[in-house]
Amino acid sequence: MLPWWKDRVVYQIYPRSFCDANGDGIGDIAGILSKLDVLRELGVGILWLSPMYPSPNEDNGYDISNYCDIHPDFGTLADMDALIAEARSRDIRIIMDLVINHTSSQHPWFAKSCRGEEPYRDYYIWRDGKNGRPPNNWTGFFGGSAWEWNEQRGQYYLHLFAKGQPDLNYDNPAVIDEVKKLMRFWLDRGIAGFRCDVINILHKTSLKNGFPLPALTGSEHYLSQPGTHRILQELYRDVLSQYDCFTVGETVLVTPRIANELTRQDPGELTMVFSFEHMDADCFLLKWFPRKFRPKRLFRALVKWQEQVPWNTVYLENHDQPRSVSRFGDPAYPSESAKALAVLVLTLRGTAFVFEGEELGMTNMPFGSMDDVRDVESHNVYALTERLHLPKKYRWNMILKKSRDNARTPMQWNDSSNAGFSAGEPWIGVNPNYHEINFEKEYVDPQSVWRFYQKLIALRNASDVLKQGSFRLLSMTGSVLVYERALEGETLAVAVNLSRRSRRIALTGDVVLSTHGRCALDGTLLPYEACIVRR
Ligand code: ISL
Ligand code: CA
Repeated sequence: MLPWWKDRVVYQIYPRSFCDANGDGIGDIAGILSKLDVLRELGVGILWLSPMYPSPNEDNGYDISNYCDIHPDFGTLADMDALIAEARSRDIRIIMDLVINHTSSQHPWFAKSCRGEEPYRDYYIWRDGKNGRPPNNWTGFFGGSAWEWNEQRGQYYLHLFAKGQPDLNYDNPAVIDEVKKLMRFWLDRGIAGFRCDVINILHKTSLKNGFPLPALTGSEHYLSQPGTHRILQELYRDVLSQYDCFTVGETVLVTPRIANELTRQDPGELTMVFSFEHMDADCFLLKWFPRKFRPKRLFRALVKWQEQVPWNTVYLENHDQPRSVSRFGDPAYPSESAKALAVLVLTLRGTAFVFEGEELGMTNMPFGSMDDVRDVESHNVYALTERLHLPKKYRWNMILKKSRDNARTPMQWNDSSNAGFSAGEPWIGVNPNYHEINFEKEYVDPQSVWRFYQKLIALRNASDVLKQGSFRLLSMTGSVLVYERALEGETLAVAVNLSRRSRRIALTGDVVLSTHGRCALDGTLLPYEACIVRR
């Protein structure tokens, strides 16, 4: 029997942008509750909720000021309990975001640490400066020095993300004890696991200068270090192994070898990880330098991870990534390309993750100016590239193509004002294409992207070969990928064409599901056609 987390499709909710029930412009728990039946109909069995904890929202909840409560914007702890119970009654489990590399600078621990109060003095990574400069040359994920001066303490603190996200000090056992407590707090309330934010950078082996790199200088001192493996093993042994739960690690800059180490069984660490190699198919250098999308780059990365990691996650979108149909699809074939990408996500081997709106074919946002952009990362990068004298047009193009806010515009529920997301003024603008792309319209259209996701998820839920079958590459050309999934004598082949041209393929058999509704393959795939064939 497959464990349930390998058996079910996961749906990621970005709560701020999902559904606003009380009209304050921010999505909330009551909004999620109102959509549980629709999610059940879609066929997903696990929800991953991005952070809903109290937070000053410098990084939309990834800066947590209290781990054991719910932000009033989203509701109350009682609302969260109700959500867990209501989801359960529909056979949907919930995992939460575990953000423990850093807290918010508004967390009471940090305030006390600034004052040097025990036992919080060494909860964070504090160092003296060097001749009035930061302690080392490290740079952070959002650009610029990873150190910030604190007047009160008279020292610098390390923050690998925004200034308001000081890194916790994992050399301090008291910090690990706090983490165990907060994990139990949520597991005891009935959640089914965690998506673990940047979990492979917890332990910093040394604070020496880093090898100068174009980005993330210093990272060789903290990426997937032995100290991090030890912490993950301890969390597994003392907490996770005592619950019926799973973890998915968000692991930055990992190779298949490292992913296999992080997910080994004995001693246990994580259940599965998110890798990012396939996210570089249209960019490089931590995404900020766009390059032309080539399907083969995407295929190659996906296949490499299929072949080298026994059980991985499969995804094309999350709250940090621009919309997949805008990156890997085609505006001339919006519905076809969204469906072809869906076939990839739901027929490769591994736990499939669908991000809110992906199942509608939602697209990137035509932002007008930086005033429309909310994300701290985008603002930091826009300012930094100005200091580096990059041309304005180039900088703006970077934001349009790569801003995380592309994924964070409100969910498009219907054709009414604000796409039915909120009766008030949404915290971030709604994509004007909601008249064409919205849930209610797609729900009644048998040919829609939503209906296709529903069919595909149903097929997967009912198919042992799609869930647990082996993966074998059959062929890979510039724009067509063909592979096979096999289990105990049953074989399905999948062919995906990510191009505007018809392509010939050597594949025959009865069509189980096709993006174009065809029943038999005749040796040709139409533009952006994908087919699942019984062999
Ligand atoms: O989003 C990225 C690039 O645009 C990544 O570098 C991202 O910052 C990295 O994957 C870590 O992401 C996670 O931790 C961040 C938070 O801002 C992201 O939303 C979260 O997914 C800090 O907590
Ligand atoms: Ca609200």
